[in-house]
Amino acid sequence: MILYDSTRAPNPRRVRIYLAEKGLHVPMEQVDMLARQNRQPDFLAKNPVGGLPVLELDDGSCISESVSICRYFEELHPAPPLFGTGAKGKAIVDMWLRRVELNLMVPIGMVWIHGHALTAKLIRQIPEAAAQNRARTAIGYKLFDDQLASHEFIAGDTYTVADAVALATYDFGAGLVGVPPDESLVHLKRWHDAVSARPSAKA
Ligand SMILES: N[C@@H](CCC(=O)N[C@@H](CS)C(=O)NCC(=O)O)C(=O)O
Repeated sequence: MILYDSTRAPNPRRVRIYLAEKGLHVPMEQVDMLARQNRQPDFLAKNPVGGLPVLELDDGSCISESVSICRYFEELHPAPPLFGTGAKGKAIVDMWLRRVELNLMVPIGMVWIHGHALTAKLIRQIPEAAAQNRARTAIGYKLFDDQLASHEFIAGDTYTVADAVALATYDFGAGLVGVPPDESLVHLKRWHDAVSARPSAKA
């Protein structure tokens, strides 16, 4: 088994944080995204959409999509449960995972693509799309601040994969992309300080 990884990118970091929380060790190989290694035919044979991370199993089959990779490990190693327990608990974690994806990662990704100097040579940027998605990102942060006002973690009172995904997303947005949350969002800051202090955050 091998996990194709890139230490520079947010989606592979989701999986590294998740694995650290589970105490799992998986052999990893770095893929150079700047050199477009993930867009070469041998990599596209593993993941036709070219994104990282990708988990290649010993039988040669490949799983891409960061959350799908985490789900694979969750099935093999159910404890501690990071995707919730019971019908309701699992649905709530999944709901928050989708909210992180749709309300935070999508707008941050759009600002990255349409508003960042590093992506300017890869795509014809639309400045209005960047501006619109800066505003959508701010709305997304507020959604999580409201949730965290009455819950310790993103999906409730225990740490779940939604926290791993949200942390990687937040750090990408606030860092490289340059769309940090407003300082008034104190519950989000409290959560960020807490999850960043966990050893898994270094993954
Ligand atoms: N939805 C996918 C996104 C994968 C993705 O877009 N990964 C980025 C790195 S964070 C990537 O490989 N970008 C370079 C490219 O697509 O060429 C996931 O969660 O794994």
